[in-house]
Amino acid sequence: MSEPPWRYLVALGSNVRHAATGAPPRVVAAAMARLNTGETRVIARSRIMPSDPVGPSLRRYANAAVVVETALDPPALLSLLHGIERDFGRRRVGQKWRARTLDLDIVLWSGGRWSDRRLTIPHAQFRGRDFVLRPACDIARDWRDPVSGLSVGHLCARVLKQAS
Ligand code: PH2
Ligand code: MG
Ligand code: MG
Repeated sequence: MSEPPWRYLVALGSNVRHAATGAPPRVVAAAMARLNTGETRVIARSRIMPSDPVGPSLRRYANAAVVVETALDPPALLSLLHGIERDFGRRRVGQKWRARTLDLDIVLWSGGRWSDRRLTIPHAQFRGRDFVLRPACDIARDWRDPVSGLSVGHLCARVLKQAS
């Protein structure tokens, strides 16, 4: 059975410039650095990749993924991530999937599954999202999704095949 310190696969996305930090790739890089402070350690980081927007926003995104090690449980990590999003200018108002300076999503957890009112792990939509899977494949190819039983590498190959 797995136990703390936990590992989490966290997806990062940005498609709005942050006044103090700069364009989306810089926001993502700064957020990765921030995740390597305090109660969380970044033990693997992907490349920062441009991606076409999925959903209503027309701006292109910068996306990336990190593996974070921490003693925090999923609700505590979620609160920490929301705090970092706020620090980078994110406002949770109005339309779902609107343009954002920073989005930090928990995708996978070494503890397996988690579900409560605020949070579901594995992330409910990650298996179909190339903007999550391509960066994830850089750093967590062999990590197995506990729901489908498929590895990140397998899920990534499947989604890239569908797109071609
Ligand atoms: N995030 C969304 C919606 N659409 N598209 C791309 N390319 N990258 C994202 O991070 C993204 C998106 C909602 O979180
Ligand atoms: Mg998201
Ligand atoms: Mg989010």
